[in-house]
Amino acid sequence: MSTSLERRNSLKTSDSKTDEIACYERMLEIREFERRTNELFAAGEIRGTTHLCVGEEALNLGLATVLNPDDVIAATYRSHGIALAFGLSPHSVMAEIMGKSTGCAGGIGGSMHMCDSSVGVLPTSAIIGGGMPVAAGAALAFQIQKKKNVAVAYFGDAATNIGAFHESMNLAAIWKLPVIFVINNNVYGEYTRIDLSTPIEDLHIRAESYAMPHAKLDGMDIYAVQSGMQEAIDRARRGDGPTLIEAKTYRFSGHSRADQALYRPEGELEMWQKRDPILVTEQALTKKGLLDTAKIEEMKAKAVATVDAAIVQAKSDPEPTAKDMFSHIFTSQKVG
Ligand SMILES: Cc1ncc(C[n+]2csc(CCOP(=O)(O)OP(=O)(O)O)c2C)c(N)n1
Ligand SMILES: [Mg+2]
Repeated sequence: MSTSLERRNSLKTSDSKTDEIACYERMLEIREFERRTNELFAAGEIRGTTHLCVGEEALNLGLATVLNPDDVIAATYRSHGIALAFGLSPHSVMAEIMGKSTGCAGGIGGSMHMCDSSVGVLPTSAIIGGGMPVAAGAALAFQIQKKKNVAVAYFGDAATNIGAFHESMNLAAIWKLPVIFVINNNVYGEYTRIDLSTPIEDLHIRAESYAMPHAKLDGMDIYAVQSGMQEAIDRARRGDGPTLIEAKTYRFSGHSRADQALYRPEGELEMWQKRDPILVTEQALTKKGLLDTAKIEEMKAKAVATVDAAIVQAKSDPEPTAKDMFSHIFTSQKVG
């Protein structure tokens, strides 16, 4: 079984270029993982709630391939795809969702709390905007330690109306922190369309208030994500400070397991599905002669088998004990 770091590195070829087929394969894995997760919750086989990232796979993979494993990302509760793209195994994510001790957070966090420090996945947060000050803090640590690493804060469109967004952007700009704020603008915040809660369409222009460079990119296209992120990453590594990036995506599912998204205008989902990130990648790779129908079918079948094996294993894994609730609260390390 490969480690998270090995899975992360497998997205690159031996000469450090993006392995496009490996990325496509990982996107299929995320899509299948979310399909099964939804099914398991609907069948009452998993307790609690879950937030699917279907439609956001290109953004997930784009970020995983432009960042290095020793960079960090502070993401949200909608992050099964981030976790899988950044290298966590389907088993470690599924076991966490099922509350099993083999999960990435020992089964104590559940669906909203992914983490793996070996690949820079800081604990994801259910608090809207919660990851932004954390990413800014990680960037400050890199700056103080004179490291060339970058931190990414990954959050939703609705989070741009939270105080922590403005506070983090302001400090990051003043201190020229190596942080990139990435808005996953998937059009909805819970049950509300973004235009009902926010008076501007392009959210990235908010960076103007902080004299911060900003840009938008097509979050449905992995190549657009990679090229759009690069300038921001180079800027941060050079020591020239933060950037605000807005990735335009669409939330294909409802907000959470309880939501059928009946409030969406008719035809909206279908319109976005024409730009399904998996379809977009499939078409690009087929055009390049790297994929054909037989290979696509073979890879889809492999994703089904991989996710199924992860579920079978996670189901038979043990639950954490009552004592485990008290682990990871106090550090055993001496500070100072
Ligand atoms: C501080 C805070 N306020 C409110 C909530 C309730 N809440 C949960 S999800 C959500 C909407 C977030 O939407 P967005 O930031 O666009 O992310 P998405 O779910 O679309 O990925 C809200 C308001 C919360 N979790 N935390
Ligand atoms: Mg949203």
